[in-house]
Amino acid sequence: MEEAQYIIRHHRHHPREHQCSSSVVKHIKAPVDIVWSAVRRFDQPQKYKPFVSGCIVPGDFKIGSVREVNVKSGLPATTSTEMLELLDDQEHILGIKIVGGDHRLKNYSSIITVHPEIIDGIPGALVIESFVVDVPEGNTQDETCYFVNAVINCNLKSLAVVSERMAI
Ligand code: A9S
Repeated sequence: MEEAQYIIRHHRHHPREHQCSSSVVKHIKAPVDIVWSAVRRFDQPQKYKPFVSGCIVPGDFKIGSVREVNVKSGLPATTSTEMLELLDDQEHILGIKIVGGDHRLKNYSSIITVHPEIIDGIPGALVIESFVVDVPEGNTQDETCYFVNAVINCNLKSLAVVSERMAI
């Protein structure tokens, strides 16, 4: 399967009029299992997300678990409360919903999927992350998408660095 089909299958959001939705794609030169092992750690987003300083989850995480994410200083937020909505270790799908925090991303939900692909003759991974979120008061749809896409781009770039290091 290819990119467009993965997006149709796993990343179909239904944005309402005051919302925006988009997706970001990243090719990583590391096997799917390695990339997925970093992505699936709902309790440790700081393992690859450069804006996260720490995270607390009570007990073992499962569907419905809520994590308290602390954000590094200098960003327009200090905390984010996020719920695990979907975790599929066979298909490599993680779904998260933001349920609170002192930031402006209301009704944010995201899906990240990891798919096998061959890159330069070696086993690699195609990572797709998509989201839907309310457009904050005073912002446009374009501004909101631009901001969130930029954050996700940073996260996936860092995921690539971390995974490619683990793959050696
Ligand atoms: O971390 C993610 O998976 C995705 C996003 C868009 C996170 C955004 C963020 O953590 C900041 C980077 C702090 C930006 C939140 C929840 C709000 C922001 O304003």
